[in-house]
Amino acid sequence: MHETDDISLKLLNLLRQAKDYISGEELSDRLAVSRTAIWKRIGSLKKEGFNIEASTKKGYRLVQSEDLYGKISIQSMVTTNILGRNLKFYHEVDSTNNVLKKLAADNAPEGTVVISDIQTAGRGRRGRTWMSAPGLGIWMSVLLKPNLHPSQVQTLTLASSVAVIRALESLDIEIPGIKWPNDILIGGKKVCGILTELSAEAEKVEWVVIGIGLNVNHDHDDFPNDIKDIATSLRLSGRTQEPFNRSEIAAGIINELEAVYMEFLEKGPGWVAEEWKKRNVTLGKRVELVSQTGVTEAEAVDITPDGRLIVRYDDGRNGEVLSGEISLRRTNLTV
Ligand code: BT5
Repeated sequence: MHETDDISLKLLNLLRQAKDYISGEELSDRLAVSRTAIWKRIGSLKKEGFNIEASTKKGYRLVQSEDLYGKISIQSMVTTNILGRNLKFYHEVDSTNNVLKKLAADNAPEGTVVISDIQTAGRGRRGRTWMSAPGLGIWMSVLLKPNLHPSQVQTLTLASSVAVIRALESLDIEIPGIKWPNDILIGGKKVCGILTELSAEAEKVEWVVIGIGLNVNHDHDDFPNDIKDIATSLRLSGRTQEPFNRSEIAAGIINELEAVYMEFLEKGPGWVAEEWKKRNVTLGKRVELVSQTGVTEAEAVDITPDGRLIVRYDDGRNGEVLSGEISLRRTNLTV
């Protein structure tokens, strides 16, 4: 089978970069395989649904009109060493976090990624629901096995929001910002949420599943009424309102996540906090802290490297809040 071998992925990438016809001879030179090997893989890619035109004189050309969302497309743009090397793409699952947690329990390797076009029971934090409009967003989970103390996992969540925002920075959209701890907002509305789940012993993390939900090609009507006013999509924030290529963005997130993860392990949590602060829209603002005991107003002052929010209450006292205990409400967070 040729479908997803390395040469097919490289071939697809060359066709994508060429933007026009590229000869069979050039392809076979650049990939160091025979023209027959190229021709066979072109056939497999076509079977997978890629629209590739062939001309005896000019060679091959990829017609890049549609958002072909799938394993091959994504993996052909992933440039990592670990993340996404093992990638499972599903048409429909209940929750990509649920699927990956089962794989993690079965000893799946670090960097395993689960992506699904449809999520029937997407989950938010603390039992909340994540609305996953079919075919319109990126619903993805990534397995990490860091050598960290469980108390440092919150930094990984901060790191993930930094990675997502870096991946969005190259797109032609309004500037996104991070609301503490890790919601990504555009124009004050949520475009991405992150759900981190872990398995740990007392002193050591066994694995962490980072679930990323990103609204990509939604129109206003694709959001249910209860979140219409608080949610947005990349398309709604784009300067042209053209649909985005989900494979390209998913691959970009995987690439950035590996880069940020590696730099975190090398430089430590203080570095992550600084990167997070550069892109945050919470610090310096008045916030409402919602807990089980009620609502308190305060000013958001800083974050600690392990992801706690430092606030100043109106009586001048400072306090630290943990995302698991407190959520932020109505903070007028326009970017
Ligand atoms: C989150 O929770 O923001 C984490 C969402 C993580 C979703 C991903 S998708 C892939 C992976 N698999 C899963 O099952 N989950 C992860 P939280 O901070 O609790 O926010 C949830 C709240 O956001 C809801 O109560 C709604 O108010 C709002 N919300 C729900 N769906 C939304 C959407 N599509 N866009 C924007 N806001 C949404």
